[in-house]
Amino acid sequence: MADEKTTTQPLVGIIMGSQSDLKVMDAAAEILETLGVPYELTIVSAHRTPHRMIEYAENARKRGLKVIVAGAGGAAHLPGMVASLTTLPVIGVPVKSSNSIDGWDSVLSILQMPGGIPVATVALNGAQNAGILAAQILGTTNAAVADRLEKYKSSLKDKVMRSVEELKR
Ligand code: RP5
Repeated sequence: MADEKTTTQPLVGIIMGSQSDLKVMDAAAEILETLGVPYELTIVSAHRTPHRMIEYAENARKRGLKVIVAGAGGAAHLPGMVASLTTLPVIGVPVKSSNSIDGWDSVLSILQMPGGIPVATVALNGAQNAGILAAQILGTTNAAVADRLEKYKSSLKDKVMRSVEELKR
């Protein structure tokens, strides 16, 4: 698709229902950059551009994507509908949109998938974890990504241990 922001041969497709989701979904892109995972990022609305959604989902695997991270808010049908159209793993990010009923609309729309069509749902606004999970899926067959994930996780441990030292009294 011509308007996608691409890096070299994207392996993760980050999609979202609206530009208003970008402030949340950027966290998935940022962590993938940190982990050296090529990604693409674009807007695909299940309700406003349904044909674009079908085209995106049906062509994603052929285009070389390995994982899709899909964020949406409200009646958040994008992750589930994309999952129904591809065999790629789909990670759903419930976005708390401005007219949301505390985010429960987004969470439940993405979480409660019928049997046979799984979506790996992260926490409300949990785009960073979606990016990490996408990298972990890739890391099962990509040693370089797995190594970077180990360093990242080790940095989390180091941060906690620094706090432990600082708080010693
Ligand atoms: C959903 O509706 C989008 O994912 C977004 O979270 C929400 C509101 O969209 P806008 O009205 O801000 O475009 O489709």
